[in-house]
Amino acid sequence: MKLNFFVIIAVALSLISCSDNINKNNLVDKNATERTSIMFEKLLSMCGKKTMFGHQDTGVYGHSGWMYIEGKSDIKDVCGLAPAVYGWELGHLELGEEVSLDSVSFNEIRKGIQYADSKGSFNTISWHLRNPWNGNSAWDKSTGTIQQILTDSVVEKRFMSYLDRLADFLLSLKDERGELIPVLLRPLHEHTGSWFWWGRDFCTPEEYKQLWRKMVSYLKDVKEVHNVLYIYSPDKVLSKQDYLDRYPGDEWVDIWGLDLYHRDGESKAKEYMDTASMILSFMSEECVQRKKPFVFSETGLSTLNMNNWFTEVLYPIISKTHPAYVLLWRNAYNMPDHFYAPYPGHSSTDDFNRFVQKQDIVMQGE
Ligand code: BMA
Repeated sequence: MKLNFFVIIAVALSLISCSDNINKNNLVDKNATERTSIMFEKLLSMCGKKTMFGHQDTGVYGHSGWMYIEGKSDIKDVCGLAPAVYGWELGHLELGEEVSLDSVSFNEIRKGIQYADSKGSFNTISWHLRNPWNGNSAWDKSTGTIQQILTDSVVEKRFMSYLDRLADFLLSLKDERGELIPVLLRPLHEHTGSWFWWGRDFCTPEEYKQLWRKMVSYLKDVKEVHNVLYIYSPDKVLSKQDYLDRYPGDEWVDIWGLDLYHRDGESKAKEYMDTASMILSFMSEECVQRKKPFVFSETGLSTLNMNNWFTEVLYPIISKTHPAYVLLWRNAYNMPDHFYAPYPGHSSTDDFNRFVQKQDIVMQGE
């Protein structure tokens, strides 16, 4: 009798630690901080049920030209609620500069990340880093940059110095208790297009995968950065096979992402909806199998020239599969025609308010 009791307890304990292990084993970084694995769990629990709303650069500036006002966001000004996910851009951090390629101060970005984190929102980072071979911008179309990084020690060293600066920044993200703030990093994104030096036409699938693995292992094993989840975020793909063509492997990717924009307004709405739904649908199926979260990592309709875009285009797409979050691109402070989210006075604010009130769309603090 007594023996049976202990056997039951032992089995129960091993089951508990088993379920713990399943999730720990699923992270790229086995030494990830506790807060990082909690973020992973939260994202996983959202998938298929609810979608958090996100907006790029939302905490540092907005369409009317405002900058650096703590707690402000065009989204909050329109609906009273801040996004559950804040996006940030680190381009030019690699050069040791104080402001980004969009002229945003890295100190303000750090403060914004700390603020969003203190309110319970998640932070995701994109990085339009310079070409380490020739010094051109991320939009450089030279063929062979990755090959150079992998074979030429001078180029490799420069690339590693870029990663050193990225690591320093990531390790400077601390909350009020001095704990590292977990972030969602989307390196080498939109690589199925050919507009960045890491794009499809400029390297082989194997080179892309090798660079990804080199970068991730350097950050976690050499620089000891343990507050990051890695998102793989291709642009448009034609099929699951195409999505996986340059996939570095489950052990190198925490989260499946998708960057896909709605271009050309109403006339292309159906095409955008069909393509996004097709891709998110296989992402959702695969991610259930692989026990990984999936997200709609970047999207939007430039200048929002459809007043019902949120409830009639975006919502029907995401409510079919519920990626853990959807992130709209930025509302530039210095380019009146470069915005993807509503701002006070914009004609789609009513529609946006209907969208955020839906019970399966999650905002900050919800
Ligand atoms: C692009 C545009 C650019 C910007 C870059 C990085 O999509 O918004 O204006 O410099 O992202 O944020």
